[in-house]
Amino acid sequence: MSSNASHSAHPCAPALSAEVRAALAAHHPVVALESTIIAHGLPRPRNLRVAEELEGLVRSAGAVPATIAVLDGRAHVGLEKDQLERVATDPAMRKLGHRDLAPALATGASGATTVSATAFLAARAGLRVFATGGLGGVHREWTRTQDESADLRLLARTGVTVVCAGVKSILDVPATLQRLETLGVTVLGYGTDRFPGFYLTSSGEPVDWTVRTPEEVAEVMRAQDELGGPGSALIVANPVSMADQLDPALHDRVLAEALEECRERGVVGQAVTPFLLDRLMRGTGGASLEANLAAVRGNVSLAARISGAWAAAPQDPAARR
Ligand code: PSU
Ligand code: MN
Repeated sequence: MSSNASHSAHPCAPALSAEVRAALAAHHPVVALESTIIAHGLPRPRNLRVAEELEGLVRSAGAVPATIAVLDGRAHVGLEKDQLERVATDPAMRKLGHRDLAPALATGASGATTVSATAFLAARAGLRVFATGGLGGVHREWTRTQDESADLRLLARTGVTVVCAGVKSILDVPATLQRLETLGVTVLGYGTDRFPGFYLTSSGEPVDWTVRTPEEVAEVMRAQDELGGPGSALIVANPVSMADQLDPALHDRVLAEALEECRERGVVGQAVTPFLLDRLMRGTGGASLEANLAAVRGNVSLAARISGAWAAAPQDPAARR
């Protein structure tokens, strides 16, 4: 007990909100949510409303939301209302991948966490289920830029279940799927045998495994644990509905223009993904934003149901209530 207390007092350990702490202690379902989509992936002021809406969706599905971010050099798992507001509105919020966490904590910086940083902190805090929009991956210009999101390698060594609408369609989707295979990351299609296309219901690429219920996902999680071996993520690829997807022809046309502009302007590094998402939004008259939000909402709700199924049947028999 005392070692536990001194451990959680260490400034580098994530600070759990009271609600998340209580939920974990009671084996109540908890869903981790990333904050880069809020701070850098969505336009203001709508981003704050979305952040609140996503937390509400988790709650209405019977789980506790744990939005993750770094504030003044402290990693937080579960944010109070004013902290969530700060993530959405403070222009000084950086974008933090996993590799940025140590310098951010050491220098007292504040930032939103990407999938890689969020998955890392979620796992550190004992959370197993995480929802986002679309994962980062291999960029289309990879042979020239070597731009591959740190999301992939971090997920290859972190035992967390990530519910997403596939990977962002601004990426090279077949190359990203190939990399996931190389890295040994399991991918499940949720109700589909096609890998989703983020703004689009299908990327056209196949997935090897299809599941249809949250309970089936929890069974796969249990099997992962019983197999043992190095921890790695389980990707649950949940497509946006046909009714909510972006018009594929519009998507392809606007994306081609956005990629061209990105190259012309020499946008590189962490700025690439927010730049392309913003250009897509403008070029589609906001339609890509609606599709993005529909995808995220679906993922958050599904993640809450998966965390419920997981909490109802913990893999460790000793942990059963
Ligand atoms: N999903 C969205 N919008 C986003 C992201 C995911 O719907 O903005 C963020 C995630 O935080 C993801 C990041 O980790 O984009 C990828 O950025 P990069 O390509 O620079 O690794
Ligand atoms: Mn990148």
